[in-house]
Amino acid sequence: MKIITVSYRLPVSIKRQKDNVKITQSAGGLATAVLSYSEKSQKNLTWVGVADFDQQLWEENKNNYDSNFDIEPVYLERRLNRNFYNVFSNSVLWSLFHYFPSFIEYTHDGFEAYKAANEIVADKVNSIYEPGDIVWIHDYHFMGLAKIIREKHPQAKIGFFLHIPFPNFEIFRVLPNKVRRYLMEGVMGSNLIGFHTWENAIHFTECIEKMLGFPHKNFLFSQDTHRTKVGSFPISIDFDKFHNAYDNPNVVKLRNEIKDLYKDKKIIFSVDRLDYTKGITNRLNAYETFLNTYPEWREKVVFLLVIVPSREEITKYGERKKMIELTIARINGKLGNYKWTPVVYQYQSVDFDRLIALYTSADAALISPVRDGMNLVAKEYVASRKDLRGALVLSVMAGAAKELQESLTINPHDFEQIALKLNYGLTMSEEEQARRLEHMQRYLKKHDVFRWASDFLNETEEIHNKDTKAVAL
Ligand code: ADQ
Repeated sequence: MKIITVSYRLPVSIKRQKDNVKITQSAGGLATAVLSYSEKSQKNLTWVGVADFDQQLWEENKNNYDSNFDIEPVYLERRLNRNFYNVFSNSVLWSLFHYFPSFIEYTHDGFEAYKAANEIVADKVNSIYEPGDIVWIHDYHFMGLAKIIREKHPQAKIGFFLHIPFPNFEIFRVLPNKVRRYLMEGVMGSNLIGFHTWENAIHFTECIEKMLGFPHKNFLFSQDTHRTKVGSFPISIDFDKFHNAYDNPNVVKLRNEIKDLYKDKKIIFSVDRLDYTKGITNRLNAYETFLNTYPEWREKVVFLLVIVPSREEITKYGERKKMIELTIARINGKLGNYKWTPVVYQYQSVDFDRLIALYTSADAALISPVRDGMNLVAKEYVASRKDLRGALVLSVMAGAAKELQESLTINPHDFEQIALKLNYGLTMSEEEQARRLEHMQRYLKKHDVFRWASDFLNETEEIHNKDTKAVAL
């Protein structure tokens, strides 16, 4: 018996270096958590995903891949992958599900490519599936998959987890009817469907009732072939990894460097992928309002803004990058001087040690998405503050705000409120910082990513097992 995890990206990268080929396994939270579950439950783990490397490179080197889980790469033809990933997944589903209907670029080819890619990936899963396996499908790229797998393997245990918000019916019905039906019927092939919050689960349930007319009892749908449960499973982080990194000698060295560089200033920090949902321009405008409302902070504060390059080939992302960079230039030009740069900007990825050094140097983390499924950065900032210092200023539009109740919550459009909360956070007493962080850390320690994965997989198993008994009766 094994766990088959399906996600668009494989948690493995393969790169040709000068005279050898390097295969690296990702240390991301999802991979670590599923692996830990597979070890504890003594089930093997196979990961299916779309290859971002050359097939020949993998075939020639796969014998050197020595790991605790198997990978099954799926190779998609370039044009198909572009239409599937950039066009339909990221320029239709991502935009709509984050409540940006005007950003949708729907095309017939995009939808056809989405269906074709789901068929190809389902073929791969079906070819390795054995009775007793659990299939765990991740995210909006694969909403058609569960139904295709169930048609071939009616007894399969299938879980689907959506990492982004699920919108209400008024937004969802912007999609053509055939598209909506495909997505909903597809996902309903699962035994368990998980969301970050109950709001998302309720939106989904309402869409199912309205579109497919299925009644449910306590979020449990009885279908002809199987039962489907809908629930809330807020994702989390590897708490200990972030918490204990505080004392790592390299982190200490990097933190000292940062603190030394800005020794006469308070530090505001943020890190995100480039994305219009993350509210980065709002954040910058709010910072400007803060500097205008509280001019005493000028030259006494610096905003370290890190953005990791993402989806740059999509027009809306390229436009957003320009908008962000113009805003930074405007603020620095207008308010800065030869001694002080108000926003220090980096458009590059940062490695783990530097990320922790930045988190643990920051007097405030300013996280302002206009819509976000969860937002792990907020949880990482809290977990990494072993010193119990710092303030978290967090948008109520992030799923994380529901759990991180001692954060200073903001509306991402209300710049005056953000300015006020920033000022409050930067002047908060050490006792209050510690009290708030302690409260949130206690919660995160208990609700970490390992618990999230095991809760989800155990429940998938349970719903399925109860169902089989019912069928046998
Ligand atoms: P994302 O939109 O990618 O994920 P988020 O959860 O905030 O958003 O962050 C993902 C990870 O990327 C974090 O672990 C963070 O440390 C890392 N990261 C961000 N910027 C980085 C940088 N410059 N350098 C290095 N690492 C960086 C989607 C949804 C979220 C949901 C997650 C998980 O949009 O709402 O929380 O999936 O379900």
